[in-house]
Amino acid sequence: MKFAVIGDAHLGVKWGTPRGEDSFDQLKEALELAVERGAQVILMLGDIFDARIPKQEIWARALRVLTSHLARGRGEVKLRETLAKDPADISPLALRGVPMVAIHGNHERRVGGLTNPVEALEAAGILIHLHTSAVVLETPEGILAVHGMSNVPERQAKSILDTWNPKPVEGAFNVLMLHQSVGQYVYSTEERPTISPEDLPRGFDMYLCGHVHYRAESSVGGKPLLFPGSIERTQLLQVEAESRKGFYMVDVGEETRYEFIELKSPRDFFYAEMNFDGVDLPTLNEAIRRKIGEMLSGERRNLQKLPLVRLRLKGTLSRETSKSDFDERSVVDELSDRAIVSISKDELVSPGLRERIEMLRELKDARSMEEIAVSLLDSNLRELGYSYPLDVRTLYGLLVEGREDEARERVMEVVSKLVEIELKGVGR
Ligand SMILES: [Mn+2]
Repeated sequence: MKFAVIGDAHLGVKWGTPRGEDSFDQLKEALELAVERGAQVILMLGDIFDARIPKQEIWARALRVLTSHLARGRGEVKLRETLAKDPADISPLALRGVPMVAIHGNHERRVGGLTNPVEALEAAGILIHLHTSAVVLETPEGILAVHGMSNVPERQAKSILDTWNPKPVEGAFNVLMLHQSVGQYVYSTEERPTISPEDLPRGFDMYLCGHVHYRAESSVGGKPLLFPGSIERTQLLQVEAESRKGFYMVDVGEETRYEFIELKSPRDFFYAEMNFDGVDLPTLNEAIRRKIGEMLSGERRNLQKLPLVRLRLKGTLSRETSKSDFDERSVVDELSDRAIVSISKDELVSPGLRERIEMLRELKDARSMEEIAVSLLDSNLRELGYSYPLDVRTLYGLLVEGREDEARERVMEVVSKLVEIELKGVGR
């Protein structure tokens, strides 16, 4: 018995950009390869779509891809029973060809019983949707019980899983599908998973999890826990540059074997971080262009599509440079016929700016307009490198009080002192 396991497809992501077709190309390739390699069932781990309510254009595009499996298989899989699911929800159409069983992901999840796009696909007879439920399928080579919990808010995940408390079906190969962060396997470091691998109920033959966008393999009670990763690059993190995109083919026989099948359609992806220390604008511009040039001469796998390049800039700019002086748009445009470049400068700071922010924070506590004005004057003079022996604060105070004559006197005092010094210098 063979089945395919496909992770986050994110259909429709980057729609309307040069990458708009990528998610469709990749799912199409994955489904074709799965059927070619003899998959009898296709398991989808959620985030099939990138949006809860996809645009009509995305629906039409998605339906072309998501119906191919129905026409290609041998139609040999039968529905034996459902657990915690009304069998009437399953259209007989969903058992044509190579049946697809899916959970929905966080990108598709909607509140208050509103219909999500995976449920809409089930309504059309394109797949079988699971949420804290299971379906038992009969193939000519054995029985496959698929248990699925669609995505729930992370903090509720453990208690919902515990309440569901799925039990393996006797005499079947049992798989458990999730779309959550699990222990150290997280989508983003900001997530606090409540499920760890040890919490997963025992007795299943295989555990499959979507949501995590890079491929990873672990185990639960000696059984495989597989994260196929997304088939579309959505995060552009370093880990995505280091791992290939693909899906799993599982072959259940005397022993269970699984193989990761790499896709050819994903764009090449190059990622780099650059650290700067007081860099000025010309140096920054040159370093970035040189770095991208180096990256683009790296190993290429997909020459059909422009590669993705992501640069993360870190560190500090020189004092006289502000972040807005650096125009990343011009680099992106300049290289647009060689790569799809994205440059993030969130982690790049200009020291001058840091001081200014600090000062504004202090000003918030200042009592009067006058104090604010003097502080601003002080800081501007400091920035200009002002070092004349004139007490600016006193001068300002005199002007504010309308004592211009006294102010002029003070200025003249300083000026004549300076002239005196200058003259002495000349005479020597
Ligand atoms: Mn996802």
